[in-house]
Amino acid sequence: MKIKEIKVIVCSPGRNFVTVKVITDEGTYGIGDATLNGREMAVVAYLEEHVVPCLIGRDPNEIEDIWQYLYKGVYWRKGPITMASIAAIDMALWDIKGKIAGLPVYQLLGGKSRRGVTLYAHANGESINDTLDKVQEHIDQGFKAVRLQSAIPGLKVTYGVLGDKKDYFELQGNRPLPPEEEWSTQKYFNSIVDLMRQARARFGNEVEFLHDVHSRLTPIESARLGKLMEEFNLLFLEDASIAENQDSYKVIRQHTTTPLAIGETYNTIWDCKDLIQNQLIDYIRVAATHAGGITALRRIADFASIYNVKIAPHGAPDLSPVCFAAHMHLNIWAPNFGIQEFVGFGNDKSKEIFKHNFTVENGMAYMSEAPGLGIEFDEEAALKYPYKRSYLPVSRLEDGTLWNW
Ligand code: EZ4
Ligand code: CO
Repeated sequence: MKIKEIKVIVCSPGRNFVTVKVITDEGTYGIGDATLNGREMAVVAYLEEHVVPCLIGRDPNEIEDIWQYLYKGVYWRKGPITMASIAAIDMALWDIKGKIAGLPVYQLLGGKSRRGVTLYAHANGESINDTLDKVQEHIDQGFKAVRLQSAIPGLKVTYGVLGDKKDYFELQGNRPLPPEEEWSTQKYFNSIVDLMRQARARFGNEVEFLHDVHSRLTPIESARLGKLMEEFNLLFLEDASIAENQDSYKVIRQHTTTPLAIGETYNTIWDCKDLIQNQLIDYIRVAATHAGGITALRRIADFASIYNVKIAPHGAPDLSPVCFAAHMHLNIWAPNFGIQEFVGFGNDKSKEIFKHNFTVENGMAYMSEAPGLGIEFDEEAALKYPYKRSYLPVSRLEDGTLWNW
């Protein structure tokens, strides 16, 4: 069997998605996700110019060798563009292998470790009451874990809270430029404690709460936040501080027992090796799409398992349903699975393009026995919704200083 053709298709049913389709000379094909929010077209060029030509004629069964070839063989290792490209090819090859074997990918990984995948939902509000009402909606739908985010009073726009805007494109005034937001650590500290206190008062201690800081704090500020959050018993505090310097988490860790999660921007095991082996975090949040696919995330999960670190893959709206499918297989298999972030299966346009049999019931996701990744991609439908340039926001302090995570 040989790889005959590889297509790279960009569509925008709401968010931009980059999908790869690997087609064999025997007619089998597989799909993978290469979406890199705000840098989509760089990945497309990398794939089309430098990856696809090297893979035509190769045996699609050799997943590991192709992964090593694309990672070690290029001289320039790592980086988000390289790793998203490798990820998409890798997912597509696992999809093909599963289809040929007539087995879902999780069976190829070693089989199920659990019946279903526990999810956490998002409650993003313009005010504390607004956020709490959204928590209630998720609880009513059966979710047992919810991430709480609320706009910070006194700041123009808070990250992740879009208000009446449907997406970042609208938030940026329908111009293809990054929107700008404000940040003040002091204002944030005042509002986050109120949010959690009111949430526990209203919902009691049964439901799990999570919170994402989007790396807006310094390590010592994160340590303080962790201490303040202890009484509210979070499942985890996400992206408190950036950890380009992985040692910086020692400062946070030595002060607080609030569980820590990080990793959605990481591309390789090297980005989180020290955090994991020094047990400075509790959950590693790398996404299959951004860290080199199923082959790479499996390796990170196994490494993390010996240090009591669980996987909790990134699941924001800018990860395509194909990435969600890859995560489903990894999550159902991994002995050290923690929880999966979940924001629904997208709008109607997205559902028209990506077809699958995943179901959600009482806050858990289940999968069918469909071979491969268990997700189909409708190319014709995808072409109806072309790429729309869009960026994540830029964050500045109130005096104008750039303050990004
Ligand atoms: O900022 O997906 O946990 N989820 C998040 C997201 C991310 C975006 C980045 O592209 O932090 O909102
Ligand atoms: Co996050």
